[in-house]
Amino acid sequence: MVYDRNNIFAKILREEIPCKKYYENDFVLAFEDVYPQRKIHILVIPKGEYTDLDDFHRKASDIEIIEFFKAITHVAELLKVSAQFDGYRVISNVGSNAGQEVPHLHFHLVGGEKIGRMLPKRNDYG
Ligand code: DGP
Repeated sequence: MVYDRNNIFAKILREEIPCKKYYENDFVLAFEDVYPQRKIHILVIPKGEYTDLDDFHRKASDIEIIEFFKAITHVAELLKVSAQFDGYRVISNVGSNAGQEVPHLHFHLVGGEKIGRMLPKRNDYG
């Protein structure tokens, strides 16, 4: 998939639309999901132009990959949801079967309360 520079997260990165920023460094931006699914719901995105996890692993430099995954756990520590507290979940939807809506790689970091089953039962999803 060709990266679409008009996707909503690209606009957030360019500060063309606002977000509730939680953490930022040279490689990543973390901000609140506009439709939170749990008490804590943060999106962690790389600053580079990658459509999804596959694209990221194909094209990103080692330093970008390392810094991205380090940032996810760093954000979890800042949020006090890391494994040493009550735990959290990270989710990254890749492509249409997974329901990826925004074509810029993002990890959902959810926590702050019981999260529940990893997936709805097979017959429960729409
Ligand atoms: P996914 O389905 O994995 O592509 O999740 C996309 C998420 O992005 C979804 O949970 C809602 C969130 N989202 C969509 N538009 C915006 C926006 O403009 N601002 C913020 N903060 N989040 C958004």
